[in-house]
Amino acid sequence: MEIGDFQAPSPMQESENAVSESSKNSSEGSAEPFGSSGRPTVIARKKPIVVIVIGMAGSGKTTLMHRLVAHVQTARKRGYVLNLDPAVTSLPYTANIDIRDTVNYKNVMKEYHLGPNGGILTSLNLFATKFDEVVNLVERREGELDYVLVDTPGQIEIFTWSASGSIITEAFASTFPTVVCYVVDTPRSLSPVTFMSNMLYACGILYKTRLPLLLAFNKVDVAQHQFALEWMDDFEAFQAAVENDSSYSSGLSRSLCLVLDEFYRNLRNVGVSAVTGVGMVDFFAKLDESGTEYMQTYWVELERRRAEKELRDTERQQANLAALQRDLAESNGQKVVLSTTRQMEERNTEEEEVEEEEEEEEEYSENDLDEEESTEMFREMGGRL
Ligand SMILES: Nc1nc2c(ncn2[C@@H]2O[C@H](COP(=O)(O)OP(=O)(O)OP(=O)(O)O)[C@@H](O)[C@H]2O)c(=O)[nH]1
Ligand SMILES: [Mg+2]
Repeated sequence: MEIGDFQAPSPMQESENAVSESSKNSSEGSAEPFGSSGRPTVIARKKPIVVIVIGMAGSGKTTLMHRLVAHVQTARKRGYVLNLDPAVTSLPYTANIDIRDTVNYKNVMKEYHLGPNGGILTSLNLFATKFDEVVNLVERREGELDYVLVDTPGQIEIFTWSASGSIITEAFASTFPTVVCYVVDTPRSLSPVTFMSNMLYACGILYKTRLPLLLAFNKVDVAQHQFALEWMDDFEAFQAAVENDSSYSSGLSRSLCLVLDEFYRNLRNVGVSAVTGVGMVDFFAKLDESGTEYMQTYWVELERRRAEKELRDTERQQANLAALQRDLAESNGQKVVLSTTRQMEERNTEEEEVEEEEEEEEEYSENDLDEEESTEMFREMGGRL
């Protein structure tokens, strides 16, 4: 098992697997589409949009990933594909980076005496410790890429509520425009209560990650998602549907409807079929819009925080420099203090030295006494000096 040693795929493997069809526009390094809104745009050169595909078990994430990879290829765009599901047995697409090449989930289960979920979680945690290497790999190729597609484990909470999920999401979101694609199993959401709980989960992800969220109503070949659009659009239609369901408390449902109504205003949605390929053009159009939204909100906020940190660092450096100049002036160049920390260290060392000297003096005087006493005793015993 190689859980400790992260093995990045060899450049050969990467280039063979990369979804790489040259796209003239994207290779020109233009700031479009991020720079076209007139709002502050910080990134001068083009960066790929990272799409983290999340959803309930069996909602069709992996099949959708396959479809997205195929669409990227036919649209002559360039993609990079990551699989973060350590437990998947076979993938319909070729991943540039596959967690299974680094962590053997079954060995993790055996070694740490874990069940399947604990094994997946621990595998993801182990992988997350080396995730900066993954980001570096993608960063090195960013000029050549349009999209980075990320598949996540089937058990949604393993990714959304674990430390490793946050580490991975934040590592991407602090480097690239990042969008969460929440896959909804449309036929399974026909019941308003199931639909509501699915939406509440998506709502939690939105507020946890604070990243643009794209709702992908998958499997529209089985059930159209019109009902969902209507419920999202018309608060009363949804409420009526929920109240018809006798298993649900209407008081609670009313409050939840209001919460969700607010939530729907903050997200884009699209109906897709991972199997037939319906809705792909719309999906990528919404994805690009979400990338723009990221640049206008999340990235600007991130830059503001970075600028604040730089300012704080500069102020601290200036204060240290001023302290140094003051010390130099006071000591006529005899004493050089490099920084406040150094100054404190020196002060502590000086204090310690003084304490040591005092202790030594005490010991010395104690030893003196001992010597006098012992001389006296020696005399009493008739000894000669
Ligand atoms: N009809 C139909 N079936 C789909 C579609 N997308 C996925 N499926 C089926 O749904 C099942 C689950 O698909 P996966 O892609 O494995 O779903 P997943 O979310 O990756 O599953 P886990 O990773 O195990 O959570 C498979 O049988 C797919 O064939 C779709 O658009 N239409
Ligand atoms: Mg899957």
